[in-house]
Amino acid sequence: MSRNAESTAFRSALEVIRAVEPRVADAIGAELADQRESLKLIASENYASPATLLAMGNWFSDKYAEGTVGRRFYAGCQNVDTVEALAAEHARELFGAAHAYVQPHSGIDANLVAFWAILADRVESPALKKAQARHVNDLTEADWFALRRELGDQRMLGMSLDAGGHLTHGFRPNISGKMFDQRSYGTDPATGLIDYDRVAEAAREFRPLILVAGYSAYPRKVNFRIMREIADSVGATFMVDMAHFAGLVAGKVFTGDFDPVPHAHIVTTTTHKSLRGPRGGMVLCGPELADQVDRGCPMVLGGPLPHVMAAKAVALAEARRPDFADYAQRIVDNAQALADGLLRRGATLVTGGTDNHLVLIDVSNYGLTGRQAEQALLDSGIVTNRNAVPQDPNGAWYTSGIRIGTPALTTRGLGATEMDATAELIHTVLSQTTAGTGPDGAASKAKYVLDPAVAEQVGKQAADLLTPFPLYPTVDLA
Ligand code: DSN
Repeated sequence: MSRNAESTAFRSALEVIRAVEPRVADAIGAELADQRESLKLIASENYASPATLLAMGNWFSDKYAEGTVGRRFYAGCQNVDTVEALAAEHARELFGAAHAYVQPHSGIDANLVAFWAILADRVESPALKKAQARHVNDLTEADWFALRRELGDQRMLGMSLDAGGHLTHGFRPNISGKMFDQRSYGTDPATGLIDYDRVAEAAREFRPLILVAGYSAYPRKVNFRIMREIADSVGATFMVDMAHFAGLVAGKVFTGDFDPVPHAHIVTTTTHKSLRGPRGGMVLCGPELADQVDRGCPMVLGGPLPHVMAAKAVALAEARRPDFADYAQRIVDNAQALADGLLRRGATLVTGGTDNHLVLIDVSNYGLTGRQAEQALLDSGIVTNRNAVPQDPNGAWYTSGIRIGTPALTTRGLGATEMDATAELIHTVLSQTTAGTGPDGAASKAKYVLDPAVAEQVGKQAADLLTPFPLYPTVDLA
């Protein structure tokens, strides 16, 4: 695509927006400038292509399209049908799935659609049938009580939060924790790895309706064949949330036992992380669950977002190209180069390394909390997020970990040499930062001391590292 076409498209869009609310146009321009300048290591973020971004800014945003392709509750959905069918077709082909539901607006929506589909498939309940005919927001307290009574305390077994699991896998602050009686499996304290024998033991004791695999902060592959065997041994439905690593599945880096699609009854994902699409969610399943999954609207969702489904179709088409497989492999190569660089400099990594797109640094050996490390790195132009480590003594707010990931920098084109330089910058900041004290002189989990000259020097080196790899090189807003 020519530099001209993409520059013209974005420049014209900003000109049109500026005529109405210039501050929004300025903020959009500033966001591109900020993203161009920051060394983005947030494992769940990426840079969608100009085509994907542009597919979202158009008239599809104006259309209601509740229902499914060819069966809508609104007239005039023929063009929405086209893009939804295309997105689903690309998803089926890309992942080798029998059925794809591309309406979820996010990962939590996708998980809720999956949970309700499994409940409807497995549990006899008149209250559930009633709930399925309505949007969850329209259910009264009495409806919820009836649902709880009839569904009983259905059980879900998922990965614990501090081992890298996700809030939507049955944890209290999320609605999934209110729907299910949840129990977690953790990781082996010595190795940080999933101990499948322990998972099997927990499943035998707990007898869950749903066994969930998937993570947002576990730096290793999961053997989905073994997990399916465990699910089968206790009659559980096996669900995989592949939001973080969908790009590695799409790019055929995770194959065989490590590809969730042939092993799980149902797979959910977001589309904007390693898959590099628009912000959104998706559900894949076999024919047995397809009808229930398609009831995601109205059970969980209101109107789908046709403009985002259009962008999903574009991004999934991109992911089917051969160069996406090369991109996916480079994500992992880069994560391993980053991990090796950190290990060589003395950092402690949860599980001792990585075989996916993310690395979890235990920063307690630098004498820091995750919160202190995150801020010190940010001061130095390195964007990461703090994350709990297994059995974290600092809890989920302050944490003892920093999670870093390579999908975004790999999209920019950085490679192993730059990952080693990045490891050096991270190590420099962490080793030169010390824990601070509060006003009363007591140790603080948030305050830290970092010489501003060090932060400035590292920030400059980080910017230099990015210079040869311009972000959106075909987009010139000037
Ligand atoms: N917020 C996402 C992440 O950062 O992993 C998951 O929901």
